[in-house]
Amino acid sequence: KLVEAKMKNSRGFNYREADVPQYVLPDPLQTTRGQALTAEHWPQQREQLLQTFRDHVYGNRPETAYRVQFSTVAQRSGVFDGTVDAREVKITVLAGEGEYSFSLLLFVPRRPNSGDAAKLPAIVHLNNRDFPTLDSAINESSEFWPVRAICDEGFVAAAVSTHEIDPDKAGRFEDGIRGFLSKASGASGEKPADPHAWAALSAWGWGVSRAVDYLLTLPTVDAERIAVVGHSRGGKAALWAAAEDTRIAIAYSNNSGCGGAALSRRRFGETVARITTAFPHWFCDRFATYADREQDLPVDQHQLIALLAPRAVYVASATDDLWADPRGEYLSLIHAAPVFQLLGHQAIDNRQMPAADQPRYVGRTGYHLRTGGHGLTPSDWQNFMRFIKQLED
Ligand code: GTR
Repeated sequence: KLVEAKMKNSRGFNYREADVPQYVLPDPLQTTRGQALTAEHWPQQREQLLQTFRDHVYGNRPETAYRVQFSTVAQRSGVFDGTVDAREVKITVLAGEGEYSFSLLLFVPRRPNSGDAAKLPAIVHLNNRDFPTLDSAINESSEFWPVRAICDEGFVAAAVSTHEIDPDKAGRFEDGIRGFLSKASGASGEKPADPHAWAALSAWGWGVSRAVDYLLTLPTVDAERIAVVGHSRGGKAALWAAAEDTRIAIAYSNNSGCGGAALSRRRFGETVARITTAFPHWFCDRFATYADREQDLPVDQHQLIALLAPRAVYVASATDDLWADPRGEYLSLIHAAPVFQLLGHQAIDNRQMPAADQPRYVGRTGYHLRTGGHGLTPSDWQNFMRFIKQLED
């Protein structure tokens, strides 16, 4: 019924599996020169694939030199009944004559039985929705970022907000990190005409990497277990953040859909034409030229998943979120599996989707289809944390 309602609401978009066009995906096991990929060749292949994604989908980051400074601007000790220390850190990017700042919220579980000097895994949430402050995160529990539950499971919980890094609005280039770095490089600070320049999703991912810079200064944090989580537009950016930054060990994309985990060639739910019209500031301008000709894209999103190999990646869908194409998100994982396997790791490769609310974890990849609609919920978080924990065995 929900499905029918949605079909009526978005005329012109396909929600029928039978109407998915025939498509051929780029073979993840073929090199750009048409040879069979080997494990030895993967690092070079990965670089080339990454560059293709930059040029056609997410854009190229600038080469402007910058430095980063961190300062703690607020601290709350012993929150959540004395179990956690919280702080707000100002991340300042210095370039040219100027500076640009955004904040990072950080919650570090205390370890009372510290025969336990073991380092803790950390999860950076790229928050695109509830934009918490330090005190709201402490005092108003949120289902979207259930910070206390994350700490209770033994994770360091960190968050940055999308719009503080780069505004989530077309036409506001000058107000974000992209405009700042452009000005610092001596350019006008206006949006460049270059169709391959980075856009907001990449800028948000860059912000996540600056949060990782900070986490790596903390002796409590296990540098080998830093994860990123994002929902929807945040999920697209989370995958891209981890593609660009191999210090991120695990990426979690929640209901990320078109331009995230979903295969573009399926044209199921949201399409390239629609997303680049509704959100022209998310992707490099060249991506919009693939509207209604997805088959000409030199890559598809299964290769974005493959870019994370042999690190770990988790994709989550929701039963009623057909706009994000759950099956297309799942198939990306399946079609990326050969790369994980080539590199000596297991990955989900069973084309049959798991039933709703039955998470599937195989080797370095995880998936679940949550009952319900578009959203990030405590159960999504729990599944993801369980996935990370079982990776350790
Ligand atoms: C939708 C958009 C999606 C998704 C989502 C969100 O309207 O069509 O691509 O990113 O917004 O971020 O919530």
